[in-house]
Amino acid sequence: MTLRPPNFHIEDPALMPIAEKVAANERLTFEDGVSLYRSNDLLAVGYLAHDVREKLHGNRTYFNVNRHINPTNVCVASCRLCAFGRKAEAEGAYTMALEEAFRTAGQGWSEAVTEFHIVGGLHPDLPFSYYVDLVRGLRERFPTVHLKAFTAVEIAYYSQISRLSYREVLEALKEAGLGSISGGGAEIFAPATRRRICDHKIGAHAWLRVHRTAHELGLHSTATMLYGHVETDEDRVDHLLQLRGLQDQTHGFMTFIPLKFHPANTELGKEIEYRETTGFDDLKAIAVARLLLDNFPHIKAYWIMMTPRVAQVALRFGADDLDGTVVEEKIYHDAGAATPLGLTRPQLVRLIREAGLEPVERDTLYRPVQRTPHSATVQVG
Ligand code: V47
Repeated sequence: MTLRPPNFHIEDPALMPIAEKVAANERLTFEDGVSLYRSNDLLAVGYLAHDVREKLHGNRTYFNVNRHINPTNVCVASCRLCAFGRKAEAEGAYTMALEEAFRTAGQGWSEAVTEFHIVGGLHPDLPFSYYVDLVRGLRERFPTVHLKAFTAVEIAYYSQISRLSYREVLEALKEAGLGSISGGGAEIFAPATRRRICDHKIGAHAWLRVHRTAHELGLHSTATMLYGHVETDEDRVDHLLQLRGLQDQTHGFMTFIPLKFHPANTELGKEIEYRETTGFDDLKAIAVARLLLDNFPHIKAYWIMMTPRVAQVALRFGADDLDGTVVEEKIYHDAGAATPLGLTRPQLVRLIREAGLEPVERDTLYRPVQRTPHSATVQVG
């Protein structure tokens, strides 16, 4: 077999066998993943990831016009990684009445959003019917907007409070208008690290089971990994390979999003003395994900966490997707993110074009969106 020789300089000898596997479209192993994270030859890791991204998508770089909605920050869990959740009586706690949530949703309407992305706390008193009514009400008022809602952690909590199975919860939400589920709450699967950062959350097994069930019902989803706290390189690789394993079976994940940990105002932040990841680590997180997750169609650079500047560079380190207009972000801004609350469509287009890439507006399911000055039409098929 003739392998395409890498036409760039690899400084780190540990990357040579990996480069050969990538050129031959061979699956990378656990040990390859650890070597990639350990390598300081970031340009070589990035080049390999960009090569894979180009084979999949050429220059096409996706973005979407979405609005985040966080209906409540009241949460029964007290995760050490989180600055967003509050106890019901705490200062700053809020819960939107349904009409308020519908009004908030409408405030992003001027940009013709194609997606509402809805995640929130695990509220001690709201019944499951609140979430079903929220989805149904949004569907009725905004029938063209895709509803990407709730993390696996929320779905598991609704199952607990309603005494319905994961499947029954997802079926009820799907019937009300749910389009897909969000990738949050995955954090880090490795049990010892997971206990240190979010011991109130469901474990990896339950997280993966919720997504498996969603995929079986024809609902797509995304997957995340929270990095840059107390996890090891081995924890990161283990996490990615567990996602890759489920994807082999269901093919229901559309996108992987590495989420950079923001330490301010969190208990976990105190433990790591508010140390934040650097741009080097953020670009490596994108590139290694692109290389290990060979069965994930898309890798997303979430500019809210990485900053627009680093997210733009990430588009040449393996990412093919830049999320999104967002409009009003709370989870990372409560944890000290200094990025804007939202970007406009022209700002996203400029970031992509100035990286020498071709912007493609997509809906949640990655179908191209055609725009005229007053409408957005999804191209089906
Ligand atoms: O699960 C919480 C993370 C997630 C902090 O699916 C924190 O396309 C950093 O899931 N520092 C919720 N991260 C948001 C989320 C998401 C975001 C963007 C796109 C998608 C997608 C999903 O936010 C939580 C947790 O992993 N998070 N606190 C923090 N202090």
